[in-house]
Amino acid sequence: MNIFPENVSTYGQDIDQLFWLVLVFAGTAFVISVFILLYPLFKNHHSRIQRAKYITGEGKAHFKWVIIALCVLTMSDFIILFAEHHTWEEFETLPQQKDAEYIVTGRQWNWAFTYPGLDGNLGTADDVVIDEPNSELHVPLSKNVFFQLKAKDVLHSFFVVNSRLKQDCIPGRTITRWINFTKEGKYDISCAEICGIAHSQMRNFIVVESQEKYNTYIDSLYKQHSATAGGN
Ligand SMILES: [Cu+2]
Repeated sequence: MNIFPENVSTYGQDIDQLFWLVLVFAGTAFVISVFILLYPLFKNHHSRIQRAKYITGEGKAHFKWVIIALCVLTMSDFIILFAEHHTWEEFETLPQQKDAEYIVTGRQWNWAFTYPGLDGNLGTADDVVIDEPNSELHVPLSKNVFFQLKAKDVLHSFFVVNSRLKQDCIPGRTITRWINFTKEGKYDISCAEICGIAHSQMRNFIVVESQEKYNTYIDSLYKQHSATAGGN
């Protein structure tokens, strides 16, 4: 069963599987807890038995259930920790091969995208910045694409739901994350941190396209940019 938006990143499926694993453990714990809570209420209805006794839970007979519950929950935690290790490492470790890099800056209320310009380096004079509502960030397909995530004013959260990447952007810090997209298309970039009155308007797009189409787009973007810069 897949209730999530389509996954288009190399690590997305592993993250989805983790969701189900955590849900099975947390769901089972929830159902058992609710049962333990509600069953005595119905069973020991006042019309059927005498008044309830006050129990401190310190006696051996009762305390053993505290220990059993503690052991089961701790074991579940370790199983989840063990299962998530591989996915977490894959997600957290930046690949050695970096094919493209951009700066993505959250501000009230838009995502601004910085392309490295013709010299291929970010943070130089020829960087191209696009800071317009609903704008698109173009990236190549099947490449390791890096994002330097920043925030200009308050906390934002860079969320590309189709890739399963969600990362807080914190003023004063640069956090680098990566995605390798497996399918061409136009996907939503939203902000997953309530960041002010127009938070819901922070909707931009990421356009994943073949290397050929991407090169054509970048060429025209840089030409357009140098023409504008030359005209000033
Ligand atoms: Cu925001």
